Amino acid sequence: MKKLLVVFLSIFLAASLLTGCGGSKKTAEQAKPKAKILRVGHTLTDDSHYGVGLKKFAELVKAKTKGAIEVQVYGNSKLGNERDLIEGIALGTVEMCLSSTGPLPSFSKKFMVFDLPFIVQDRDKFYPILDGKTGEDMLASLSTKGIKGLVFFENGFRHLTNSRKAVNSPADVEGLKVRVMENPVHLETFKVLGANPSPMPFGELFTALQQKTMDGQENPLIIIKTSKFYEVQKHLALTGHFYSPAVLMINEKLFKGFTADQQKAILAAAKEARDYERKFIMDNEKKTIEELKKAGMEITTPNKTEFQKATEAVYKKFEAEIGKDLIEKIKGK
Ligand code: EAX
Repeated sequence: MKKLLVVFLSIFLAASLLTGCGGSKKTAEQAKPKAKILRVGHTLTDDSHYGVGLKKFAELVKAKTKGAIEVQVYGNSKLGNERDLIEGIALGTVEMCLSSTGPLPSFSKKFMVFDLPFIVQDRDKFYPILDGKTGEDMLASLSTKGIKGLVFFENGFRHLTNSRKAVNSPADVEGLKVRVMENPVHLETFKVLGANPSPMPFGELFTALQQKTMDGQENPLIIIKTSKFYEVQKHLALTGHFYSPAVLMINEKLFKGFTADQQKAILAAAKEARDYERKFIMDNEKKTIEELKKAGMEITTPNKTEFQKATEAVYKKFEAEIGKDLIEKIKGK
């Protein structure tokens, strides 16, 4: 017993000596309060538009808060798939995420409006709607779930790829097993086209294509490139059938816990990073098509009007649930 006491006492003494020593030599750097860490999860690679945009966001937050807040970016579904991430933000187990709007209808139905085929065809006309009152109202609708939607980044126009055949018209899509996001409007669109769609998280997609449990998938060009889908998909049809925005989200309670200045800084950084990310996609678009060709993809440019006509029934099915007004607003009418 005595022995034990001696051991404890000497550990205690040594510890106080050590801390005492450190204390007297404390530099200004050590004395600084630790930065608050915001982990932001996403499903894509570091060199994707999400990875590049979030890196910029992290730099801007650091500069604007003078190092008081540190953003750490976790790509490649390391913190979970998009549905888990959004649930995590709502619960407060993850601080932030950047997710395509695809999985958001389970949290706020309004978001289904973006999923209607061909509802967005011109980015430049759409950005002011997304960044203005209509978009702000939609982001605010996430508040009931404890989520603060900061801004809309871009995921992009989605194009169809598959390993079986060239797609030139809607009839070519018939019978293809296509992975879709976990989204009711996307699922219905591919059913209407006569495909055999299945929802699946992004993190499982490459393997499903490689093992041919799925014939095809649809995603923006930059994802087809950075997630290396060209290795397992021969055909790319530039259908641009859906446009997906991506929402940068933060746990609302956490956000409100920051000082007013810090909240402003986070929001300003988010807006700047959004513009940077959108520009990055556009600057690289032509190059990306060339790179996919070089990588061996065969690219077709189907008539969009044919696809638009073939998927019109989807609007009728979801119109009542989404609301005609909102559909018209997103169309810019
Ligand atoms: O948000 O799941 C998808 O296809 C998305 O485009 C991707 O996760 C990026």
